[in-house]
Amino acid sequence: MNLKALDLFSMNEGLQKVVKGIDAITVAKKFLVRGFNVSPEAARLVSSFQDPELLISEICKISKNKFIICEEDVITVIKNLEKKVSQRLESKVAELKEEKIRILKDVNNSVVEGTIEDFVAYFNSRFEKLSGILRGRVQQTRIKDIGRFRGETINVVGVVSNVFNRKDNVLIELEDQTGVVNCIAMGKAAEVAKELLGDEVIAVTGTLKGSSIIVDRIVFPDCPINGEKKSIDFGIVFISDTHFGSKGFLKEKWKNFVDWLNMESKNEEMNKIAEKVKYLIVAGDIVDGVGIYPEQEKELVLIDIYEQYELAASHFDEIRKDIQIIISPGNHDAVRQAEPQPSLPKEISKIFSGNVKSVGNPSLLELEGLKILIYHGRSLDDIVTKIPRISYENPHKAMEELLKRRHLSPLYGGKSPIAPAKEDHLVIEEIPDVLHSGHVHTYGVGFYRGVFLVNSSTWQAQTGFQKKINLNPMPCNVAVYFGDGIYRINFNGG
Ligand code: D5M
Ligand code: FE
Ligand code: ZN
Repeated sequence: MNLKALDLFSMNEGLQKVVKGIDAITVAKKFLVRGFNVSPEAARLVSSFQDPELLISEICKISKNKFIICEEDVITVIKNLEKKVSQRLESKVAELKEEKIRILKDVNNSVVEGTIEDFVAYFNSRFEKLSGILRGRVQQTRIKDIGRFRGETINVVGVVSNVFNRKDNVLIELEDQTGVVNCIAMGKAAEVAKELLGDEVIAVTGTLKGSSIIVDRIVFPDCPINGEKKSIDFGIVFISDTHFGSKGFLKEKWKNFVDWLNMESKNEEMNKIAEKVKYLIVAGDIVDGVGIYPEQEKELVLIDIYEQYELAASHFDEIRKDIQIIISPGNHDAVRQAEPQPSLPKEISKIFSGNVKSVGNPSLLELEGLKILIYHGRSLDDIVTKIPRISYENPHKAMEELLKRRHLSPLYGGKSPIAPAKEDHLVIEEIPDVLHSGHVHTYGVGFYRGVFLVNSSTWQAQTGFQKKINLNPMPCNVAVYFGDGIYRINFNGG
């Protein structure tokens, strides 16, 4: 027993700070019981700590061969404890934030075999959901019954099974559960018909002539007309296609972006905007992946998929922790290619910090009352290919076409493979406040019938392939929603 130390305590007893009922002498005794001597300064310091019992047991844990515990030992342990507390606080903040995020729809791993039966069930589901929307707007006649309404205006709701561009008109083959009918579109109707992708569900208004319908009007399921822009008192940042692991990842530009998010940019006005940001959403192609296209390894800095996600996690880790990050996969990520894609598997999602939440593609989220539909955007390639007035320079215009068709990937068997589950999860049943995509590596924001459309570019420089097909990416453009608008911040300029 260290008598000298005890003496000192006796002399100063009246002055000792007592927290939670433990004074320095009691502290020294507690150490003695555990077989440790303690210096008076150390004991005093321990007694002034908020939870001396916890501190004593932590000190004993790391002081096995010590003759006397001194002040420095106590300080080291206090620092460690503080670090742990702050980490716990961070994850508590993340937890609290998570409560404000509601996942309204996220399809996880619907296993399908791709049989004919699966395919039929899938299309029945698509037809049921979309014709339901259209039936609310038009008085529908089943195809098998159209003969009874000769000379009258009829409405037929069906799936577009084929479209033929002919010299003077466009022929649409329309199919419902009772039959198939040819619809002939001329003039203005032909202009609309020319933009049909195939496989979408539409209503055709017209009159029967012979065994065909002469089209008056084509009606899409579409969104109801709505001009309301929702106002929010926090900020959401939209990005996509980070392609971590690619040689083309734009590291310096990313650093500028992170500095801004962390309110460390040189522009104070910009920092004020960053301060409001509570969420960062990443719409797919988090990493560049491995074996996505032939000879991809030549374009990679990391050829191991786990290392690519570790790199991604470390880059997201640079961002201040009170920002909740939501990541959704794309065609370069480590999940199945067919849509809907599940969220990243556990062994990958666990690599990320507690403030990173992994969701599927697509996913419908509600952030503090604002509905956001995240979809990577593979079908946008189909739309750009099929509709001449839409190009990669205005990706939000392509996204408008998805809303019109109330479907995220209207063309079956196009550029985006679809898993034919029993239910078509790609139908846009609930209209979101924001539709967020990426994939095409260009930037565009629009507002269509009450929905903000955001395509949030990329952090990857132009690839050799994109150069060959003349696709000019617009990298490092970030979309930020605050107040009642979405604004672009360009980090490409340095
Ligand atoms: O796709 C980025 C963009 O580049 C997207 O618009 C598709 C296009 N792209 C990329 N690779 C191909 C191939 N092999 N064929 C056709 N189009 C392609 P990302 O998903 O980032 O690769
Ligand atoms: Fe991409
Ligand atoms: Zn992609």
